Amino acid sequence: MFDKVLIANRGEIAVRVIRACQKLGVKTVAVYSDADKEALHVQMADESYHIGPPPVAQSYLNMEKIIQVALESGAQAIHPGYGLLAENAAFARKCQEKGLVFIGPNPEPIEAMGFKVKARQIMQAAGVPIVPGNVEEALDLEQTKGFAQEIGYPVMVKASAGGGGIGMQIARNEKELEQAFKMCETRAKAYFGNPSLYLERYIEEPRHIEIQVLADNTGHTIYLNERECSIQRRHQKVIEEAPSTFVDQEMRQKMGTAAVKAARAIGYNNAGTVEFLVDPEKHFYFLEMNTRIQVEHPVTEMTTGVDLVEWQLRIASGEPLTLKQEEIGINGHAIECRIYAEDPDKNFMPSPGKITKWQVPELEGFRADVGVYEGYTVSPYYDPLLAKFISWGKNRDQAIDRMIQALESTVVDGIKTNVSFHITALKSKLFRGGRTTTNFIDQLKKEE
Ligand code: MV4
Repeated sequence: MFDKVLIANRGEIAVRVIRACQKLGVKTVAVYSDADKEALHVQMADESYHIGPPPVAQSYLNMEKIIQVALESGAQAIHPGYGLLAENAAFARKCQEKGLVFIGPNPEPIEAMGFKVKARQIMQAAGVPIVPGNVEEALDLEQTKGFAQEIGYPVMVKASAGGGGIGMQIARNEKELEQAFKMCETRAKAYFGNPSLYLERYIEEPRHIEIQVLADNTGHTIYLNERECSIQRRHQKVIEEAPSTFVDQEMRQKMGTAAVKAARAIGYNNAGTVEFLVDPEKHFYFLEMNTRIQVEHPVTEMTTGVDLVEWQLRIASGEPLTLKQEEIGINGHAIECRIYAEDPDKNFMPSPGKITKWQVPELEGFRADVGVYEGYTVSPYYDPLLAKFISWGKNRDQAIDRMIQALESTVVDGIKTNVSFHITALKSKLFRGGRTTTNFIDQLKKEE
């Protein structure tokens, strides 16, 4: 195992990684911007180093500076968390060149998944189901029209270099396709520096269900079941759970096997997630692979008993993955609510400011992964995720009841949070009934 690890992140995930290091007796190095001098991850780490001004481009994304701090502090490895430098193949490669271990996959599998059309080609060749559409690069408008005729409307235009919902448009006929094509091309150029587009058949009322995988450096790969992540606002996940009410044992095994195939096809190592779109008839289609630890990883930890961040560290340090597929079961049910500093009365706008009261309960079957404390000032520079509440129950009803109890006994003053939204969502018939589709938030408004 490593002696010392640098955590190139902030907030709750930096705290989560520090805890995993502490459990393994690994010393920790935090980095921070001018806006994060008082941050929790800085207080918790054994050492901390200032790396620049608040904007991430000059601090948490400054690869050279972070590598310099790692080398000078004597850290042997860097954990990127999620976002920021996670899924950055260039950074993973720079670490390698400097003799540092990037705690995540090798640069090649990161690159293979970064370009969506390429990823679709690889998955198709590996026998992983993909959404019907094209796998060739850079269609022009005329080719796209012809292709839409072939696969049939409605279709979705997506950016080849994109992901996460940016620059995607539905087209229900040729006229809409012309507009969608132009709009997506402009956005793809602006956001990803690459105008290349591709086409998929539009899946109506899909669910977003993803499979967690773990792979060691020798290629031993397992799946750790699914997470249901369909409840999203503006392509941001809000509530996640495991297992999914929509997945039975047979489907779980099919999706899990497909996810392992996907990981093997790109020579994947470390923790990763294969995202699928699932249609109302339970057909599932590969969407993308996230080559990082994800925000919602705790619901998998709570239902499998596997510490995913600990395994990230173990695998990166060269240990074999000693878990076998047959050992991975499902114990009960877990739900995660993302607690954001945002104002439900103002269209969920970010609500930075000083937290004058932070009272989160300790309850049986309840875990809070927290990145803040009472007296801390939430900065406008970063993602407003304050904490994640994770409830566990022997069944789904108990997990819901425990989450409601935790949310109702939480008190946060000084800033607005979305706690009240979560209470409404979890108390709804829609959620209790397991009708957690991608239309959940719209349907919730109708139920009220
Ligand atoms: C789709 C789709 C329907 N058909 N692709 C949104 C995020 C990005 N990762 C993919 N997304 C979608 N892709 C096809 N061919 C619908 C969505 C989608 C969605 C997916 C999962 C969860 C929430 C969503 C909200 C809007 C659209």
